[in-house]
Amino acid sequence: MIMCMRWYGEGHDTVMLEQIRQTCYVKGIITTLYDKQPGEVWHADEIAAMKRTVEDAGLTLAGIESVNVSDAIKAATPDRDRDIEAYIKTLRNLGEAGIHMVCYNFMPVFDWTRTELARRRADGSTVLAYHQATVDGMDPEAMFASIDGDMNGTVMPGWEPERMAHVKELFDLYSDVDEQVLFDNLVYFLNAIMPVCDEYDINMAIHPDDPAWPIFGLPRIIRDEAHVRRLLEAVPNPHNGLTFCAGSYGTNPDNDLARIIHAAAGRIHFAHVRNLRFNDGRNDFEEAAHLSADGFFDLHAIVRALYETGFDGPIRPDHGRMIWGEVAMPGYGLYDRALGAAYVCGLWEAVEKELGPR
Ligand SMILES: [Mn+2]
Repeated sequence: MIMCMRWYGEGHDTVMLEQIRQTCYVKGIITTLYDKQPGEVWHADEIAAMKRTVEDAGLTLAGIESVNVSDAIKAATPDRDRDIEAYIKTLRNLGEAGIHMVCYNFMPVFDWTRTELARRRADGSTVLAYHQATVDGMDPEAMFASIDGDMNGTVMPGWEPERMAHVKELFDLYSDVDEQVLFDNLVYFLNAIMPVCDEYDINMAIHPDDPAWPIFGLPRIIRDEAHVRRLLEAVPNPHNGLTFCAGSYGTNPDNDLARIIHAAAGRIHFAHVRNLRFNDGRNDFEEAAHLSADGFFDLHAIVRALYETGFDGPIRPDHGRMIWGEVAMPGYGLYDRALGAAYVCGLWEAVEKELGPR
């Protein structure tokens, strides 16, 4: 595995690559071209500049999170094939640059959703949190307005103001898209891009839905072990794989995380590791320190399952708490994610030495 940290790019991230390098635990960077819209081609010179920035800081560009999939592709509008052509060009340019892992999601309208971005814990740290009754009682615009002031001047991916301005049109696009149609659209997309993935050995890693159930009446298709098995079987090419995100699958306490890892053995191309604590089952949960004892998940069991199934891709700590007075994008400060990276590296070393070479 290569321990990584997500970085949003110069001008977008409060954290500097030099700081990430000094953690010592983190060797890889996961980033994106933040200003690209879904459906736009990423050009070779832009990719080369991104890669150079990371490598000049002494780090490795270990993958892209994300190359976003357009709503036209997800909802199969008449522009779908044009956008898929653009996506294929982007993958070709990434492949030419030696980039072999691309994370994406197939969630309609929104990426991950939280109702609070700075819930205060007893020790004064703040965390992202989710309260189901808030989602049930609000439309997305009202929810955007309620969290807008918590973003520390940054933007939660998928909740950009320009998207929120068109949110009603976006919902209209999906009015006839149920879970089966959305799944069929995902399979269509994957079948179209698999040849370029084969040519350049690019591992596609779908991020699960977060939270792991439908919200705002929108369909959600990557939520549990059955969904994972269905997707991997529908497009059996090994380049069709997963981002195993503990904090997303884990929003549903019925999901057995180690079991999902084993169900997807050999097809997990990227891992997000973090912890959650539940206050009222899945009706109210908040993010926790990575430490097993601080939340609901057994991080040792997760790391062990990844090791046992031969996982060797990029892995990263996920959303962290905001601690030590840091001001950063919610979930993406340096300090707590560095603690998470150190902890997961420690677990990995222990498992590796205990179980021996794979
Ligand atoms: Mn994740």
